[in-house]
This record gives sequence, structure tokens and C-alpha cells, in this order.
Amino acid sequence: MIDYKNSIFYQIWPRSFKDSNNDGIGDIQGIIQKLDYLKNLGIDAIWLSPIYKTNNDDYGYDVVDYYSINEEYGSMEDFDELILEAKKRNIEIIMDLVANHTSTSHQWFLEAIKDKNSKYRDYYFFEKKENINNWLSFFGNSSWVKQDDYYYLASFSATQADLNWANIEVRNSIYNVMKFYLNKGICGFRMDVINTIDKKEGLPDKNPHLKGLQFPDDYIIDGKNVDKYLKEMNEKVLTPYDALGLGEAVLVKPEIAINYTKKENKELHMTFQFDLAMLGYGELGKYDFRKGYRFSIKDFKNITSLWQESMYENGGYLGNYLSNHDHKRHIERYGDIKKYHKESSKALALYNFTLYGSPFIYQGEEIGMTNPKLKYKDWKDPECFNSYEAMTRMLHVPKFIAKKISSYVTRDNARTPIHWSKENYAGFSNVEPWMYLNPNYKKINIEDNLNDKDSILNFYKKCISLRKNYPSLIYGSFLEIQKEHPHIIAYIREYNNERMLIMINLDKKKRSIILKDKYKFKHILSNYKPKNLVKEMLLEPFEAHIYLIN
Ligand code: TEU
Ligand code: CA
Repeated sequence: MIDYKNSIFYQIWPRSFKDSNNDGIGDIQGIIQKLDYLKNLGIDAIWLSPIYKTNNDDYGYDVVDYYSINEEYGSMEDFDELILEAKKRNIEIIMDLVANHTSTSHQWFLEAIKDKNSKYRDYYFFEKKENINNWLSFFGNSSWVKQDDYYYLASFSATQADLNWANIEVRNSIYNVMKFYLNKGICGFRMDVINTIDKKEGLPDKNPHLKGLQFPDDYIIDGKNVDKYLKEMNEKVLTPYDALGLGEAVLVKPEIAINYTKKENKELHMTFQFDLAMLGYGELGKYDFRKGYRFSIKDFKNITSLWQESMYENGGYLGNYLSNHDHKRHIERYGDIKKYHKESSKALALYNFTLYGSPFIYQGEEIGMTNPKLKYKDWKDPECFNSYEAMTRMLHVPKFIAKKISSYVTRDNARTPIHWSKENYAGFSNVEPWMYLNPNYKKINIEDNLNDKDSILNFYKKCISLRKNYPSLIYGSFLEIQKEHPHIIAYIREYNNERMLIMINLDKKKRSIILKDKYKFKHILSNYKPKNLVKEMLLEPFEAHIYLIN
């Protein structure tokens, strides 16, 4: 088992990582070419977004065949080579397990619709029109899609049909997929929307007294059998294979995340939380613009305190991330790219690397990649198209406004090709990439970052070695100082007599903080010049420090 608490994880969204054969699409050989880069960065494990055969309706999250590799990315031999080459460099591979749903082109689904008496019919949820409920999908349409004279349940896009986990054959088939890849030598799985696998019995209407489609939150999230299924999966697969289980527990609350990850419960090892990523979104998610995408530093701090304290105190465990492939890049949400691109990228890195929980880096954040200015014609993400439709059709938002909002929040923002260099097509490919390339690659790219001692990338490297050198950052308690401070976050991590104080100004203005206690200190790392730890600390915009104290 990977020493996951002591590991740094790097998420690759393969389609946009590196193209090796010049068809404009990232691929497995491209990843292999960049393993030395990743090794040099200091990461221990790669979470690979799905590489299975797919129709690209949701770029891999619509799996057509769990046992073959998307041809655009390469072959099973390429994947075996990736595992081997990664192992040579002591890098582990975590695959994405998409098991809440399959593509409607998956053999099981095709069998299910071909013959109503086939055993595969019960792998999914089919209902007659009069029996379907009022559930709204995560992607903004009805969760029920017509198929011949029946409807099937699809909680994400229309071509992702939900699997019926109550059927033991479904569960065993998924466990077999897991074993197949574990036998190849991967170290575990990031499990896509794993807390939505249990739907409320009888599939009742949500809020039946209300008109229109309703988001079925507690009817599909953290259902009562999720624990049962996870324990079974743990017993049958994770424990015997000594494999890591990382749950994408969508919209999870701390108590429940603790329950999933507590050692004695034998379910998962860690989960992600969604609260930080959802900051500023309305109740219905990122396309719900009613809050105007506004939030305060205090909101950011409150979420941090809540999750840090509850996880540490109750034996839960998180993977901490600022960005992933489902949200626009964080630097423009929590930082400031106009005046403090470098400073804020580094400040946020120091934050993510000094929390309780394992740090995740999303490809490109280590150079502070920004969100492009996308036009309607640049969109690729199905969630974006669906939500745009819903906004204009159901909410009657004028088209030009809906386009603006969608371009602002679309997941495409985080999915543009990685900037390897200043060369043509950013060194991602020799031909025009499959999706919009941010023209700022001439200024923001990995090659330049590697050559600049003071770059964001080199700061990430320093943060990574921090975690390797100071066990308190991994195992230590989390004690916040001046919780009420509106702009500066400050906390102490403590373990076995080692104490570290982290202090970060999250604002684009100068701010000060008064420390009640006096400390002896050694300055360890900063994104500005080292500064003595004194009673009144005056911090520049996004100035961040870490000290060893006693
Ligand atoms: O994401 C689940 C998820 O919570 C997001 O779809 C989220 O609800 C949405 O972006 C809110 O706006 C996982 C994958 O990470 C995502 O890429 C997939 O599209 C989704 O599951 C379906 O498999
Ligand atoms: Ca390619």
C-alpha cells in the first residue's frame, strides 16, 4: 500500500497533458515522456483521469468498455509500459474508477435494451413513463432519458446510464474490473461519484409538492447502502490487494466523510470535499449564478477550519486540492492573476501543502495556468452545453448572458492543453490541439518555469520537500490562530514536539495580524523575503510564510 499520508499526488487529465503522436490529442506515450518531469517535481503518485474506451460524451467518464483503452490514448501495451516506467521512478498510478454509470454504448446497456428479459435489464434502472420521478440530473436536465417505450435513469449526462448497485452481479463485475487493473500493478482507485451509487428505494419524487424538476440530493447522495457496498468492496478488493481507495464523495459533509475514511470502518482511505470548490456557486452548482460567484476570504477560512478540525479530531482523512478537471482554475478564484499572479499562486500552494490531508496538484497549476477566454465555439464540455440549455430553456436567461456565464464557469477552463514551452502549440503537440490553447503560453510555460529560480514551479518543489522534511505537516494537529481575522489565515501544525506556524495573507491588500503569543522561531519558506516573527505582522498582498517555532 502506498504511504498515502506521506505522498504528493498529481492529477493528469490525459487528453490535454501531452500529445506524443501529433494528432492534437494527449496520450499515454505523452505521459511516459513526461515522467521524468514529474519525478523531478517530486510527486509520488499520479491520479489518471479515465483512459478506458469511451465515446467522449463526458471525456472518459462515459465508459464503453472497462477492459480496453481509448484508442486515441494508445493501447493496453502502452498502459502497461506506463505502469512499468512509473514504477522505475517510484511513481504509483491511481486509476479513475467510473462505476456509478456506464456509457449507453457499453455492452451491458446494449444487451439491456435489446432484450427486456435479459439479465442486463436489472443492471440499470428502467421505468415506464408513468413511473418516472422528478429528479434533476447533475448536468441540468431530467434524470430520465427515453429509450423505446421506457425511460432509463441518467444522473449525469443522457449517455451515462446509472448502474443498479443493488444487483450483486453489477458489484462483482466492477470488483473484477478493479482486480484486473490491480493485477497490472496500479496502486488504487479514485472512485468517481462513489457516494451516489445507492438510490433511494422506490425512486420517489423529490419535494413532490414543488413544480418542475428537483435535485434529488439526499435521495441519491450518501444513501444508506453506500457504507455496505464500500465495506464489501474493501473486503473483496481493497484489503486483499492492499490498494488505495480514494472517494470522490460528491457534496459530502464532514461527518459522512469521516465515516467513509475512518480506519476502523474499513471503507475508503480518503475522500475529497467539495465545499471549497463550490464557493460562490448557488445551491444547484456552478451554473447556478444567483450568488453572483461572490464569496469572502472569511468563507474560505471557515471551510478550511471546519474540514481541518473535524478530520483531524475524528480520524477522517482528505485529499486536499485547489483545482481539478471539474472547476475553473483556482488561481482566479482565490488568487489574483492581474497583479499577483506569482505571489498568489505560491501563497495558495503553501496553503494546500501545509494542511492536514494529502496534497493534490492538478496539471498546470504548478505554473499558475490561468483560465482562457472561451467563446461558445470553443466549448467542449457536455455539462456546459446542458446547463446552457437549461438556463435558456427553463430559467429563460437571455442567450448572450447564458453564454457569458457558461464560458465563465465551464469545466473547459481547466482542460486546455498544458503549456510545456514557448514553441508552437506550447510544446503540447506539433499540430493544432483538439481544444482551445490559451495564447498566454508564451508567458506561462513549464520550460521557463524550470529555468527561473523564483518561479511558481520551483516554489511547488520547495513545498513538496517541506512535506518530506517536517512530519508535523503530515501527522500534526491543526490549531488556528485568530480564526476571526477577515484576511489572514494562520495556523499551527504540531506533532511530536515539532511545531510549524503558517501565516498567509489571502487578500490583495496589505494586512496585519497581532500575535498573542511570543515564539522562538526559525524562518523556513516564504513567497516574499524571509521575515521575523514579531508581535505585529504586516503582510504584503498574498504574502505567505512558514516558521518552525517553539
Ligand atoms: O464529477 C462529479 C461531480 O460532482 C461533477 O460532475 C459536478 O457535479 C459538476 O461538475 C457540478 O457542476 C465526476 C467527474 O469528476 C466528472 O468529470 C464527471 O463528469 C462526473 O463525475 C460524471 O462521471
Ligand atoms: Ca496523440
